[in-house]
Amino acid sequence: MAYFKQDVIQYEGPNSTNPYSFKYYNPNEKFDGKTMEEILRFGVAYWHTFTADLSDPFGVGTAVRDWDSLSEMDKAKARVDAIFEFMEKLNIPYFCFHDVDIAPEGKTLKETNENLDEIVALIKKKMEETGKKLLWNTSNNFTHERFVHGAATSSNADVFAYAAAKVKKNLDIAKELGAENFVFWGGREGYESLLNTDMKLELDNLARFFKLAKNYADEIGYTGQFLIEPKPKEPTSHQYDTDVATAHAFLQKYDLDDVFKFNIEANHATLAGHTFQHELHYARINDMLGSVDANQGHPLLGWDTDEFPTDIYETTLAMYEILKNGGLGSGGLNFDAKPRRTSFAQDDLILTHIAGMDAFALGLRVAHKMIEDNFFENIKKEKYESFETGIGQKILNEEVTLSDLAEYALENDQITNKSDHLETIKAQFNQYLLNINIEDK
Ligand code: XUL
Ligand code: CO
Repeated sequence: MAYFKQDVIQYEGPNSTNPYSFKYYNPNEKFDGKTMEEILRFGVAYWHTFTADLSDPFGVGTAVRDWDSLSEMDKAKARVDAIFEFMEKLNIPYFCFHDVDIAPEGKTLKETNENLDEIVALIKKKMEETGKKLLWNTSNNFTHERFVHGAATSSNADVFAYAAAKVKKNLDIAKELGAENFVFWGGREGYESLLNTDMKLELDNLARFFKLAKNYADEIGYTGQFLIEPKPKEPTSHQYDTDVATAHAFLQKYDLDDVFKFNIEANHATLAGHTFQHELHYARINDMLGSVDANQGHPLLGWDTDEFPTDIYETTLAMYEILKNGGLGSGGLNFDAKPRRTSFAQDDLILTHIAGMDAFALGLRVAHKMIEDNFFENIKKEKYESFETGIGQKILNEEVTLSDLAEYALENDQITNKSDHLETIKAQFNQYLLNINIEDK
């Protein structure tokens, strides 16, 4: 049975009026020898696309899906068929899931693991038939009430052990399905109040947990990249993996920075009071950019709305960072995004992904052109040129003492600064966005 009535979605170019077509995503078009598909490495998020019902904190689910009336295990099987058909129709090479997205939890951990085994076998067969790949999987250690105090940072040692058992099972699944990465998002690893929290113990335990996971991956020969996904708040009021800089310092302190890279989510960046580009940039300059959860927040809402990315200003700056990084390596652009509650039809799953894929494809086109022209590079070169010669060069070479600098300043105390002309830079960036030349079909 087919879950989506559309044929494979085709690239029709920017002037097409067909909603079921790509306007900017042309999977086989090449940029510096690599196809768009190879650069963008799109992924479908199992949870938002096939498991979620579009409920929000104020209302029940509105999603209308073909599998709604089935029993839990039959639903799980239908979703496997649906996601593989979906990836074929959209030309998306990757998918991502939490354990609980693909199979229902049983009454015991053993039963849960058996449910997972049954569905993982189906997924493996589909992957072999279609060539689709697992970008990453992860353990949901936050939804069930046992995780009320967190998982690796829970005050209850039994919960630490239970969470470890789940990660062990998910690493086995990662190995079985050849997951290219394994994600740890903090879930409930954070606190509500320091009046009753032993932050030192919790952070030490979090590091212990990561080390146990790494040791087990080594033991079974799982070589996928480990990723931490920072987020500053939600569900706890203070999440430990606040942002890239905070989580990087944590990894360095516990000697885990060689084990992990970051999975950076746009909406988490904005919740942290950063731009998406800031988080990508900070990770990139520290050689820690691993993968991306592609979505956007709403500027008028303070929470994690996980909207599909449609803001081309943001996707262009994101693609600029990704191209400057030399791509995402084993990472990809996973749509950790859900249709709005009012977009409840099954077809909206296709339409939302077309919108997100086109926004990133356009971003890639524009960012590629800016890099070709050295647009930002030239601006930066001029801005920092005082460090290329004279006293600036000596500072960079670490050839001067504080006294040398004081002596220099006494002779050169009439300072002249140059204007940044920032508004012109932004206007020129707009010109790149608006004048991008795309061959029509
Ligand atoms: C939560 C979030 C998660 C992670 C995976 O905000 O982004 O879906 O991506 O656990
Ligand atoms: Co995410």
